[in-house]
Parts: sequence; structure tokens; C-alpha cells
Amino acid sequence: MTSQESAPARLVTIERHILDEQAKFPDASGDLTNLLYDLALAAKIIAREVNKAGLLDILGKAGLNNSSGDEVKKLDVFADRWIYRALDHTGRVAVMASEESEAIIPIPEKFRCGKYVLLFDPLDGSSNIDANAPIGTIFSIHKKISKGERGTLQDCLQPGHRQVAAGYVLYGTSTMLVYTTGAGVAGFTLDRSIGEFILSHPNIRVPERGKIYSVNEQNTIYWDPRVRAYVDWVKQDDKATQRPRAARYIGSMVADVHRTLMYGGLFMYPGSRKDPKGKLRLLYEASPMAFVMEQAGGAAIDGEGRILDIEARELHQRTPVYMGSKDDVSEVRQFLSGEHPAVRELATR
Ligand code: FDP
Repeated sequence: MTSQESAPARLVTIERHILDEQAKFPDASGDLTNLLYDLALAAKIIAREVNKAGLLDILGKAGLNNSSGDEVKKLDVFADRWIYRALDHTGRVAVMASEESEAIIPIPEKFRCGKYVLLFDPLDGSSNIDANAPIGTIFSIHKKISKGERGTLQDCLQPGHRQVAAGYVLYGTSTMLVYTTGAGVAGFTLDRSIGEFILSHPNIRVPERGKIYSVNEQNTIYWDPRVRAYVDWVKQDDKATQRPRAARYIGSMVADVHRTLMYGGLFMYPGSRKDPKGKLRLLYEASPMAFVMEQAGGAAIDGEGRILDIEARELHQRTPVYMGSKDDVSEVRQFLSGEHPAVRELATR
């Protein structure tokens, strides 16, 4: 076999893929394409730091708390700054908002504003950093809707179904970037030797039914009895409904959702007596991941309705999350609404 014969049919870099996608829209200005490029560049820089985190003395606490009261680690700060620096001067973004900042992040007056709005969680799952477990970056892109030149809070508080693009970067065994612009989901793996994200997972589809449930069961005591009933039910033995299901919980949303995309199943972070809206943020976590999940053929709800239809009232709003395979989401919805026979039984006991 010659070396030409053994070469893959076509090596598609993320740049090539984004450009090919843009070509489907003859009126596209190229700004979104370039914005996604910029994010891919920031992702490579963050991946580099994540990978040498143990070597450089970058680990450890920065001695700060983020606006949601979580502990901030140095890598969070690094990732936050790099995403900002990759985008602030490009003239493509009108305003940004980060999980790490309390208020919106304006574009400095000296730079031109563009027509896009970027919301991001620079380093999700950061409590896993010291254990060298997977972490991620999540991003959500909207079009600016306010009238003036510079973006406002109103631009950031749009419902998820108006996103024009969303995705995440997973810093795991390898670094992957997964994104959607509303026409399916594509995944790219970073080839470190050439410094390029290469298309490795074209057209990702989540299986309609999964065999895994993923939740932090430490919160069981605070859950609504219907959530408890569901989690008890998935552990029972019944071949017809593919039970018992396996439990998997990394505690890093990007990693847990990525696994759910690949293998199917249900990832959930329910509300509880302690935290009625759960823990996850609508704009930085739930909404972009819901867009990806729906575009891959799955579903994402807050227990009642679509996450993508939730009206955002504040930047750091939280929401309960149930996302994954369509059948699994519809099953848990039946439990939560009290329609499932197993819950009706519970009510008559
Ligand atoms: P982390 O606090 O480590 O940053 O919302 C952040 C998040 O991780 C998610 O990535 C993860 O799914 C969730 O919190 C884990 O929360 P619990 O520790 O309560 O399970």
C-alpha cells in the first residue's frame, strides 16, 4: 500500500469546517465564523495550560470567590482572561458575560463593537482540577438585539432558542471542541502535534434511549419525592424497560453531558429543598448545553418545559436540568408531572 492509499480520505480542520458551514449562507459576513475561530484559539491556549497545570505552580486557590460564591481556582481566572482577550478587540462582539463576573463585560471604548453577544463559563467543573479529572469551557452566542452601538444586559438575557451558536470544549483524555450553529452538532479533537482541531465526530447523534443515569445522589434527602421515585425506579430490575441503569457522575457538567451525548442516558441536576433551582446556571451552562443536546436529537427540560424557552431575568439565574436521550427525558418528565404509573402508585400508598 502506498502512503497516499493509507492516508485518510479528507482531513477537515475546524477552520475548514466552519468555512464550509458558512458557505451554506451566502449572505454571511464571516463574523460568526471568525468568532468561532477566536474561541477555538482561546481553547487551544487554555488546553495548553490545563495540560501543564501540574507542572507549573498554577494550581491552587486564587483567594477569590466568583459572583455565585463558588471557590475560584487560578486556572479559572486564566481561562476567563484568555477568552476575553481573544475577543475584546476583534470588532465582532458587542458585549460579553462570564460565569466568573458579576455584571456584563463591556467591550473597551477604544474598540469597535460587533453584532454578536458571547456568554461563557471559562472553566466548568473546576472542583475537579486538582484531581486531574475532566473539565471544560462552555460558550453561547447570540445576536445583539439592543439599538445602541454597545451591547447591554438586555442582549445577554435572551432565551436559549435565540442562540446562533453554542458549544463546549472538553479538556479530558484528549481535548475536544463540540459545537452547533443550529444545523446539527460536530465534534473536533485537538491534535497537539500540529496544533489543530480535527473533525473527529461529524454529525453527533445522541441515542434515543440510554442505559445510564447521572446525578449527584448526595442531594437525595433534599429532593422532591418524585425525583427520588425516578432515581429509585431506574435502579430496579426490569429488562423490558432496560433497568437497572448504570450510574455515572463525574461532577463536571461538560464531561457528564459529553458522555451522555456519546452513549445516551440522562444527566440531571434537579432543584431541591435546599436549592429550589438547582445549581447550574441557565445562561452559561444549561442553555448552551441544551442547544447542543437538542441539535444532536436529544432533549433538555427544566422539569416542565424546554430549557431553551426559559426567559432569563438575571445573568446568574439557575435552573433545574434534565437532559439527554429523548426517551429518558420523556420518562423523567412523566415522573415529575405525576403521570408515570410508578408515581401514581406512590401517591396511593
Ligand atoms: P463545579 O462546581 O466543579 O464548577 O456548575 C458547576 C459544576 O461544577 C458543574 O460542572 C457540575 O455538573 C456541578 O457543578 C457539580 O455539582 P455538585 O458538586 O453539587 O455535584
